[in-house]
Amino acid sequence: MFSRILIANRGEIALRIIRAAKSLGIESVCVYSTADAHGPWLQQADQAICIGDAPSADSYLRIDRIISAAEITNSEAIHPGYGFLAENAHFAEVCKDSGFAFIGPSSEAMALLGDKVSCKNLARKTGTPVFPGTDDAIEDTEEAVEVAQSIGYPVIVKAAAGGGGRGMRIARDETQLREGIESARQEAAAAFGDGRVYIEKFLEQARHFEVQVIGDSHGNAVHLFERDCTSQRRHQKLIEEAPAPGVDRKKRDQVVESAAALIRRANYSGAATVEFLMDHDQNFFMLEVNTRVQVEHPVTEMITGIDVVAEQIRVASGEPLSVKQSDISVNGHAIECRINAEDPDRGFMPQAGLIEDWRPPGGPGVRLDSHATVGYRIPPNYDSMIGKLIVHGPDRATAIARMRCALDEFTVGPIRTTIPLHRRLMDYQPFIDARFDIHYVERWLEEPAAQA
Ligand code: MV4
Repeated sequence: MFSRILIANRGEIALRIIRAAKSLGIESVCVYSTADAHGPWLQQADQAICIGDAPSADSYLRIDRIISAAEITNSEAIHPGYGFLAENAHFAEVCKDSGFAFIGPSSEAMALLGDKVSCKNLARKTGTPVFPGTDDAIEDTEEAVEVAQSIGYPVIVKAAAGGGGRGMRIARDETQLREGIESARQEAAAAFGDGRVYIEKFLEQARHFEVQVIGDSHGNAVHLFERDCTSQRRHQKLIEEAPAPGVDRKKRDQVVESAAALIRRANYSGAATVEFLMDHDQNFFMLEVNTRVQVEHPVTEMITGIDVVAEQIRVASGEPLSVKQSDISVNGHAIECRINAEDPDRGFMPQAGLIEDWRPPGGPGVRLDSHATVGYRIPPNYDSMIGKLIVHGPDRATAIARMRCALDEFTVGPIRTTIPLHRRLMDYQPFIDARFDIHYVERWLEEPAAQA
């Protein structure tokens, strides 16, 4: 096992990684930008090194400085967290070539699953359900038009290098398809330096379902069941829960097992998430694989009792997974609300500034993953998420009741947060009944009842 790791991230995930390291008897080194010099998480680390100015391009994205910090501090491994360099295969390779273990997959496995075309082809081999569409990137527009005719409109054009909603075009007829292929190609070439696009059947109304998986370097791979991430706005998740409510057990078990088979086939070591859409009849279709730890991993930890971040560190050091599939089961229900410093009444405008009041909730089954404190000044340079409130209970109704109490207790000021919005959403019947689709929050926000 490592004795010291470097954390190439900030905020709540840096703190989460410090905690996991400490629990394994490992020292942690944080790198930080000048904007984060007073970041409360740095006090929990064993060492902290400033690597540059506030813009991420001058600090958290500077591979050279992160590697130098790892060298200076005699760190043995580097944890990228999420965002920044977490899904950058070049960074994973530089870490390895510089003699540091990357706490994540090999750059090869990352590239294989990060490319949506090669990932989909691998999924077809492992029985992971995918949308019908072109098997490979489109070379000939006429062939794509034929495929669209055979699967039927609407179809969606996606970038092989895309993700998170970038570089997509919906086409409802042949004219839109021809235009969509061209414009998606150009956007993808400009944004990712890779203009390859493919098409698949477009699903109008769906739930977002994702499977937590972890593999080790001994050929083992397990799933930690699923999460529902349907409550989102503009590709930003608001609420995540585990397990996914109302899903047929047999269908669920097939999908989660197919997700583990996919990463096993990729010789994948580390944590990953296999994302799916689920239609009205509970048919599943894979979207993409995220090759990192995700913001919403705590709901999985609450229902399985497994420390996902500690497991990431274990497998990166060469140890086998500490759990077998037959040891893993679902206990109760967990819900996470992302607490963002944003004003929902003003278009979710990010709120920077001093936190003068911070009274976190408590009680049975309540967990708060946050780096914020009274006196913490939120810098304007980074993501607006200042914490995650997670509740666990024996069933979904109890978890919702606990989340209502916790949100009522949770007082933050004077900066605006998404806490009151979450509280109202906990009383919204479609959420309570889990009769929702990926656009329901956006529709709800148009209603007067959603307003403060
Ligand atoms: C889709 C889709 C419908 N049909 N693919 C958006 C982000 C990227 N991960 C994939 N996305 C979608 N792919 C097919 N074939 C609808 C979306 C989508 C979406 C997916 C998950 C969560 C929120 C979403 C919001 C809009 C569109």
